[in-house]
Amino acid sequence: MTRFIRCAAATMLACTALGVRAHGTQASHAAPTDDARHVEATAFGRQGDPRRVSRVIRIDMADTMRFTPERVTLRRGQTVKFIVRNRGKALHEMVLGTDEALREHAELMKSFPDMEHADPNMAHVAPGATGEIVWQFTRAGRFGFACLQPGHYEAGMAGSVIVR
Ligand SMILES: [Cu+2]
Repeated sequence: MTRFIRCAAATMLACTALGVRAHGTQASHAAPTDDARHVEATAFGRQGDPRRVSRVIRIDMADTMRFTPERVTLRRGQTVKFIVRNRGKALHEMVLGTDEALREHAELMKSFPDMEHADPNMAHVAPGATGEIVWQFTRAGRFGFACLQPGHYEAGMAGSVIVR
């Protein structure tokens, strides 16, 4: 059975853990929204308005468990569209977050390998396909992105976002 867990990015680990423990296999903590006025803020920014994209960054994912490029540098306040291509034969995903949340979530995936995610800060991309994330980085700092498919983060499938 597939678990479908929807969580707010800022509390990714907390609500996922809560969802799994408190609600069994079905949980919904963040109402899906396309309405920019109701976008939830996180420690690393918020869902971007597609009409306000000021920068496009293409990122490739491969079965070598690498993102290319592995590091991107942005200006604070920029709305970025990540165009994420899966060049491999396995499912990969790009999840934006703080390094800590990504690390904790990757750990959780070991216990719940079938867990699926669907939030504005992530894109699951089938082999040969392309996904998109539109995100506005509202704070300066060092953040990350990772593939949280089981074992991929541990194999090094992660990168960093530097926001100046
Ligand atoms: Cu992957």
